[in-house]
Amino acid sequence: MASVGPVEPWWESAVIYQIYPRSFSDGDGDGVGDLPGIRARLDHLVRLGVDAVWLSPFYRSPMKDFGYDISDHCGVDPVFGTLADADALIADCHAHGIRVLVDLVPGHTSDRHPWFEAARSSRDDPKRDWYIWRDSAPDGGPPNNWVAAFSPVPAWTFDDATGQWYLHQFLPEQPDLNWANPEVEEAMHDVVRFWLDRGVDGFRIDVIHGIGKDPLLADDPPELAGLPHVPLNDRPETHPYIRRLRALLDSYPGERMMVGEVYLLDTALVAPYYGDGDELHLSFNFPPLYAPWDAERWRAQIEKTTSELDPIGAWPTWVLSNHDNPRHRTRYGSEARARAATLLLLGLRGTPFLYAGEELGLGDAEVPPERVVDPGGRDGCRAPIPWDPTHGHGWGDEAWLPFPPEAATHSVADQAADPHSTLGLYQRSIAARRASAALHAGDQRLLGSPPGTVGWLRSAGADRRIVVVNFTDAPVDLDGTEALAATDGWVVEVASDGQGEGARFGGRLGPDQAVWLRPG
Ligand code: TEU
Repeated sequence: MASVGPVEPWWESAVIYQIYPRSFSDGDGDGVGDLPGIRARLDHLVRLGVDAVWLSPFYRSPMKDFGYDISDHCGVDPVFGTLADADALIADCHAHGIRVLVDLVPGHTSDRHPWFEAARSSRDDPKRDWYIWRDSAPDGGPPNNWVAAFSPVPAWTFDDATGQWYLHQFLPEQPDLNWANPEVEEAMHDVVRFWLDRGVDGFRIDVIHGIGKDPLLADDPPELAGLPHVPLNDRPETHPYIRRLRALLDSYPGERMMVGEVYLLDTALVAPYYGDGDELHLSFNFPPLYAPWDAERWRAQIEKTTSELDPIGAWPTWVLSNHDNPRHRTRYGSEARARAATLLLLGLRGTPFLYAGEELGLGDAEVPPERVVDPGGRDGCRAPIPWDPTHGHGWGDEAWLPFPPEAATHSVADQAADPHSTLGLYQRSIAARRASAALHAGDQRLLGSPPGTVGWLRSAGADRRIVVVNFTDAPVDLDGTEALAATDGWVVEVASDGQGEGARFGGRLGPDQAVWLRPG
């Protein structure tokens, strides 16, 4: 077969689906999700049509941060299953044509990791320098003014036994590793090799921008004192570490990749983490996630993403929900808006990341104070997935967190039987995206459209699609706008409310409605 030009790497055209293992599917009925539970639900992923999954951590952990505090990078926590279960899950996903990304947490370990237990055992321990230790400041307090994430406490904890402070950008139970020590980098490369050798297709890398540190550990500026240090930690020291991780991935056969969690809240600061095509394959870009449901704010985010990433040849990513933030259904306030946002997310140029449960239109659970478990206040978005309308929704007697609102009517079983459901919308739009080169690989140009709306053209050769999103709660006429002129005679391919699909586009959008249009 003649080649028609370079084929994009899989992660550019893919739809990637995040699974938070605790909350996805419970294989043994103990109320906590697990790896066999995920294996048992792969038919859901196949019907949904996603290309890859990203599994949040399932490694051995004391669970102070629900798996982001790792005590053994190469072992599976018993609550999630066994290493054999992980192997079987990877194999099953591959058998279904689904790639697998696992979470790599390079910046910190659990305080119960043998590395840290050795490091804190004495100042002379060979692993002491694997973490970041300092003496007290002259006033007896912590070495600098950095603040930890989750609660406004110092990012330093004093270790009584050895008389020094250790750095932790997150919980005191998550000491930061010292990447300036080459042994740490080598140990983390061993972890990467361990999972690549087991067949994973790559990694979502936790807080990758946080691994390099200012060697002087200078104070954060006074105007930012009291805010977490993490989103400020943007250091040149990090880039060589990422380049060497990239080289390691590239040394493996198959298309292995990494998507970095660069939690810097300005796209201009995120762009350099793609390097000259020699650092991250993809990076998360969180400013759009924090944009409200507002046309002008979204237009600005799309323009900013394009202007920062296009010139350096960096492929964008888009994400509306994850395990760290209120779900977009909850943030935007209605299922209609969440459904319009689906066509926004899947219609933009770049790789979309879905968070399990958004395909059901789920909002956050209301978690009563006595059931709060996360120190970061993120329980609501981690509510278990309702698989069926029964009382336990597929989770035994009691799940580890309360279910989302409307679980009884929004379960997978309910929606699978209803083409008008949000699940039906996700299936149709993912299938349409896969079938259209314009949508999964094409160029993008914003079109003139009325206030309160954003419209854009996607094109790849002769294949074209137009996306128009109405961010207002009133109907909008596109009469006389560039968007309408461009869509003369076009047909509604997918509509967020299902209205008019297959019919000629009439030039009018309903309240909080989005459409994908194709030439008639
Ligand atoms: O998150 C990093 C991070 O910066 C977020 O925690 C963010 O500060 C906060 O959640 C905003 O609401 C990653 C993981 O995604 C998160 O689950 C972990 O808790 C954290 O790293 C530590 O590993």
